[in-house]
Amino acid sequence: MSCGVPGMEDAGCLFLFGYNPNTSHPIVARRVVRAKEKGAKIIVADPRFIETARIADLYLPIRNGCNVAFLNSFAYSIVDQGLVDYDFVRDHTVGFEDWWRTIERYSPERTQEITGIDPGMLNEAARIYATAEPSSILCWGMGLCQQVQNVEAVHTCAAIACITHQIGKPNSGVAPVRGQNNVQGACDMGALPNFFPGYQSVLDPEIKQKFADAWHIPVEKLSDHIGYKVSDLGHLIDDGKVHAFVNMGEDPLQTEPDVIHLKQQFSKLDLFVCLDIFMTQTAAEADVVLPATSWGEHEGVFTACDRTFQYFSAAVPPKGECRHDWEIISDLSTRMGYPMHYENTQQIWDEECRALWPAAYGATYEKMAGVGHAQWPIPTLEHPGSPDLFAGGKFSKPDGRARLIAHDFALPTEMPDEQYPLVLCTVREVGHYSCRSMTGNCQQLTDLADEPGYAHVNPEDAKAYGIEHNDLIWAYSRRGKIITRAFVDDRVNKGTVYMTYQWWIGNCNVLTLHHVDSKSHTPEDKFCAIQIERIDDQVWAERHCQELYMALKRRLAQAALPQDDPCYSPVDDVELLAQARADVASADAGREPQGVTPGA
Ligand SMILES: Nc1nc2c(c(=O)[nH]1)N[C@H]1C(S)=C(S)[C@@H](COP(=O)(O)OP(=O)(O)OC[C@H]3O[C@@H](n4cnc5c(=O)[nH]c(N)nc54)[C@H](O)[C@@H]3O)O[C@H]1N2
Ligand SMILES: Nc1nc2c(c(=O)[nH]1)N[C@H]1C(S)=C(S)[C@@H](COP(=O)(O)OP(=O)(O)OC[C@H]3O[C@@H](n4cnc5c(=O)[nH]c(N)nc54)[C@H](O)[C@@H]3O)O[C@H]1N2
Ligand SMILES: [Mo]
Repeated sequence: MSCGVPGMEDAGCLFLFGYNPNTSHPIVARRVVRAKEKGAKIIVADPRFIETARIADLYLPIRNGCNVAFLNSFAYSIVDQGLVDYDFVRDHTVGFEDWWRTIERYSPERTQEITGIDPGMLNEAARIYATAEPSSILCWGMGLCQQVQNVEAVHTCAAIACITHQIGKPNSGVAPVRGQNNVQGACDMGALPNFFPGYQSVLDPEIKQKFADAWHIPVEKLSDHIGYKVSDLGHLIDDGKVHAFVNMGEDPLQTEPDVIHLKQQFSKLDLFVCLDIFMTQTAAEADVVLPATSWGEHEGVFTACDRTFQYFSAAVPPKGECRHDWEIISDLSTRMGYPMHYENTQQIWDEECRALWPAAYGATYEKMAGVGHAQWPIPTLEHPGSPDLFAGGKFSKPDGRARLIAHDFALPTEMPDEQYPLVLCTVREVGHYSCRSMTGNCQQLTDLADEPGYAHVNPEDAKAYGIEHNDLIWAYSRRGKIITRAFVDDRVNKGTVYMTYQWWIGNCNVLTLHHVDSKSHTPEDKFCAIQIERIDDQVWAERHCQELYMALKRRLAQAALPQDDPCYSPVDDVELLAQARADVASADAGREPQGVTPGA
C-alpha cells in the first residue's frame, strides 16, 4: 500500500474495487465508516451489493470478469472530462502518449455492453475520484487479484492514481489490501520465489554476494534461478521436476483450485511433509506431520498490509510435541547440511532482516515493544517510519518516475455456455476463515454456519431452477460435482453463483478451474463456468451431507493418532463412509433428519 490504514480516515474519497472489508477486514471497514463520518465520498465497484455499498455515495454494479474494460473506461473518462493533472504527469511519470493510444479505444459508451455500467454513472465516479480533496485512495482486493488479467488491472489502477495526482501526497494512492495478517510479512521476508528479504533480487550478483557473505557460504551455493510458485506445483510434479514438498501452514487440498486433480498429483510425491497446527485434509496425506505452535504460543513480528511491523508476544507455553516453526526450519536446515542456530526471534530479526534490508534497519524490537510499531521504509534508528511510500511523487524506478502502462481487455478463460451456463465466483464470509482448520474446529462458529456450506443464488435464478432458500443442490463443473445448500440472496447478481472456499463437504475448489495468469501465477478463482440443480430427495440429501461430514471428521481424527495408539485403526474412505452411514441412520431412527441451521 502507498498509504497507511489509519490515514484512510482522512482521505476525501475511498474507491473500493473488488474488495469487501466488512467481511474480510473488519478493522479496515471501521476506518471506511470513520472516513464516511468525516465527509469522505465512498465508491464501491462490485458485482455484489456488499455491506459497504449500503453507505456508498455511488455503487457500480460491475459484471464479473471485466475489470480491465471498466478501469480503461474510468481512465478514459478522467482524460475526457479534463481531470488529468498534466504537471504531475510531466514531472513524475513516463509514457503518457503510448498509454493513451490504448486507453482512447475504451469510451464508457463502448464498454457499457461488457461492464453493464451506465456511462453517466461511470463519469460521475471518475469525477468524484479525480477531484476529491485532499486525496483519494483506490483500494482493491481479491475481486481484482484472482482474475486472469490481474497484473494488467493493477497497472491501470496505478496509472489512474498517477494521472490524477491522487498518489505521492499524504493519505493517497493505491491500497492493495493484503489478505491475511502476515501476507505482507511473508513477502517482506523473502517467502517469494524471486526475492531475498526486502524485495532484493535473487539474480542480482551484488545482492547475492551480500547474502552469501552474511550466511558464510560461497556465492556459488546460492541458486542462480528463480524458484517455483506454489500454484505450479501440480504440473511440476507431473513433469518430474518436483519430488518432495515441505508444506508449511497451508491446506492446498482445500484452497488451491481443481483439488481432485491436485490430490492425484500429490500422491506421486516421493516425500511429503506438513507443518501445521491442525490435522487438515492436506496434512492427512503427508508422510510426515510436524506439529507447530499456534499464534497464542509463539512470538515474533507480523507486517500489516500497510507495511507496519508489529511485534506480538506468546500468551501460553507450547503443549505436547509442538515446536515453533522457526525451530523446525532451523533443525531441517541443520540436518540437510547447513547448520542454523538461533537463540530467539530477535536474533533472527536483527541478523536476517534489519542487517540485510536497509529499509528495515530502524525497526528494532525496542521500537516495537508494547503496542509500538514501525512502518517501513524506516532506514535509521531515529526515523519515524513512512506512512506515505511515494511522498513527493518520488517513485521506486531509478529515475524516480512512475511508468504508465495500459492493456487491452481480454475475456476470462472459461466463459459460461449451454452446458455450464452460470458463473461461479468464490469469495469470503465473516464467520469462517480460509481453509477453516481453525474456525471449523470452534464450536461457537460452527453453530453459526456449518457444512455443507452455501451457494448464494440470485432470486430470479433460484426461481428459474425451482430452488428454494435452504434447499440442498448439486453444483458441478467440468472438474467435479459437490453438494451444497442454496442461499437465495438478492444482493448477488443474476447469472453468478457465489460460494466461499472454506467448506469441506461443499468444497467449491472441486469445481474451480486451475488457470493462472501469466505473470504472477495467481489462480483465476473469481471466474469459471458451472451448472446447478435442485436435489429431488431432500431427506436423502440431508443425511448424505451428515454422512460425508462424519466420515471426514473420523478420517482426520484417525490421521492425527500415532499408529501405536490403541484407538488407531487404519480404514479406507469406503469403510469410513459405511460406518458414518450406520451412525447417522441409528441417530436418525424414529425421527426425521434435521437440516443444518443456516447462518444469519
Ligand atoms: N472472515 C474472513 N476474513 C478473511 C478471510 C476469510 O477466509 N474469512 N480471508 C483473508 C484472505 S486470505 C484474504 S486474501 C482477504 C480477501 O478479502 P477480499 O479482497 O474482500 O476478498 P473476496 O471476498 O474474495 O473478494 C472481494 C470482492 O470481490 C468481488 N468480485 C468478484 N468478482 C469481481 C470482479 O470481476 N470485479 C470486481 N470489481 N469485483 C469482483 C466479490 O463480490 C467480493 O465482494 O480476506 C481475508 N479475511
Ligand atoms: N476458490 C478459492 N480458493 C481460494 C481463494 C478464493 O478466494 N477462492 N483465496 C485464496 C487465498 S487469497 C488464500 S490466502 C488461500 C489461503 O489458503 P491456505 O493458506 O491454504 O488457508 P489458511 O486457512 O490460511 O491455512 C493456514 C493453515 O496454516 C495452519 N496454521 C495456522 N497457524 C499456524 C502456525 O503458526 N504455524 C503453522 N505451521 N501452521 C499454522 C492452519 O491450521 C491452516 O491449516 O486460499 C486461496 N484459495
Ligand atoms: Mo489471501
